[in-house]
Amino acid sequence: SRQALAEGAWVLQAFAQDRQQALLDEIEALLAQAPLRHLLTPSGHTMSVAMSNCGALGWVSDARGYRYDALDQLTGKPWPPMPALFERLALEAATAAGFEGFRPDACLINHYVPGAKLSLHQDRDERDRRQPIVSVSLGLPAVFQFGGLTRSGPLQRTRLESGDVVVWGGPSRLAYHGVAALAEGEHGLTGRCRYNLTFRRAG
Ligand code: MD5
Ligand code: FE
Repeated sequence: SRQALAEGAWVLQAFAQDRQQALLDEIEALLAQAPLRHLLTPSGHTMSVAMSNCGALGWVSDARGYRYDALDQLTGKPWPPMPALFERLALEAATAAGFEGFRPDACLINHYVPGAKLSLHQDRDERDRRQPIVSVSLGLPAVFQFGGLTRSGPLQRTRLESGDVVVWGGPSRLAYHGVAALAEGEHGLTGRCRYNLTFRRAG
């Protein structure tokens, strides 16, 4: 079932439920090649969410700014290729939300431990904003904060559980959003953490 969070934003509850263990296995194999790391924001703060990427392009942040890069600075190598399972899930979810032919070239892997959060921001480093963003939650639940097109608007809060997929497109593509500090907990799949896979057409 798809549930509209806002115009163009669709929650596909439990869409990835049957694939959670396979997704986690792929994540662990990817992280052995491109380890999680805490990036620096352009203003010099260390992000509490640890990140890595797979696919042709990876999202990175440092003193020079935010951007997509074909190389992992940590290893000096290209990011690991996007697993077929990931591509398929992203395409299926986008299709279910009414976005045809989604071919992501970037997958950001976000890793949250209790206390980690993502402050309110917009995703605007991608070239074609008509392409949606597909996000997959695994492990501990998170409180997702969804705002409007201005930073100061009211926030809508949604709990995202393991196996939930959200597709952000149309007018929601540029909405302000964030993730509240992860609550303490233990999850059968991941232990004391949450992963979020974020699929994008970046280049
Ligand atoms: C997360 N990650 O749960 C979220 C899921 C990020 C990020 O926000 O930038 O890595 S993606 C949520 C998202 C993407 C694009 C638009 C909107 C939300 N939105 O309009 O709310 O780790
Ligand atoms: Fe974001």
